[in-house]
Amino acid sequence: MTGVVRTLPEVASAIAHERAVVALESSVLAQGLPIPANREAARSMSEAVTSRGAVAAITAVVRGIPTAGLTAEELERFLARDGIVKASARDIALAVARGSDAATTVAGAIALAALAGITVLATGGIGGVHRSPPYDESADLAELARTPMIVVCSGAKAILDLRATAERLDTLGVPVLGYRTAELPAFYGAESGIAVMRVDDVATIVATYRAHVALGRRAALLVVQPPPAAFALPGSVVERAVVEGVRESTRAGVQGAAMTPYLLDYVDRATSGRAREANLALLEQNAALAADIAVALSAALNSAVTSE
Ligand code: PSU
Ligand code: MN
Repeated sequence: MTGVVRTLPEVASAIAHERAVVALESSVLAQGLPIPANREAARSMSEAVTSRGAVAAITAVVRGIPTAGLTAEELERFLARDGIVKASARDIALAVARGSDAATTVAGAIALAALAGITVLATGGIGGVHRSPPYDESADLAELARTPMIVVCSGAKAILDLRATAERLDTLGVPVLGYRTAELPAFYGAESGIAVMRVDDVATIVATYRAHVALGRRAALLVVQPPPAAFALPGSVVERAVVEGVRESTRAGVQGAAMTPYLLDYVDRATSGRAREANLALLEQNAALAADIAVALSAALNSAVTSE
């Protein structure tokens, strides 16, 4: 245990010695991706993290226990997607009270990771401001604004209003660093036309985060990178699918927590699975960058301790 969050021994030991740990969310596995793509994502992300010398910790509520690091058996239950509720940060307490299995969104995952003492998280895309009235806004944004953590992603999902989402991040004081890009990625593709601050190396990300924390900033630092070029989809293809999906969601009366999974599934089907391929590729790439950052951060912290 690390306080209220249960951790596996390997995760607990890494946290205690300030060794590299990368937290992963579980909503992308239990709600965002279908079977068997969700298994592929869990495997490729975990491998990308461990092969770079960091420890992977999938966050979730497991039969009522807030957790960072799932056992193989628990992971199987989440991959089966059966009876797993979706939990943003505010939903965790009810899942604890009820003893439920709950998969954490980015908001839920950073809440648990922060409690456990983990500072880096990788995901596909954060939630944000939706495109149609009532402009449903993901709790990811508010939680990012109050949780010191490095979050690596490919921006916000293209099913969202990216400009409105970028404006909210700006207002909330969440710094956004583009890793080798000066543009906020559009999740399935590289281009959004929205400017971000560009950095070209992991050392600058680590130095920025350490300065951010030293300055008493409480928000997350968002690090964004586009999907691997071989998997990126043209903006027009994604746009057509999203516009249709939003129209269909309104017709079907989809609302609240069901909205994001509905639209992701719609876009996957409308692009004959190419969106899902891009999603898998960027999840793996983000896990790899998060691991490199976690390793560099751990080295910086440990050398700071030795030189004191
Ligand atoms: N990105 C994906 N698939 C997903 C999600 C993001 O490619 O399933 C999930 C993340 O867990 C994110 C959540 O935090 O969707 C946002 O949901 P909502 O808009 O209901 O807050
Ligand atoms: Mn919502």
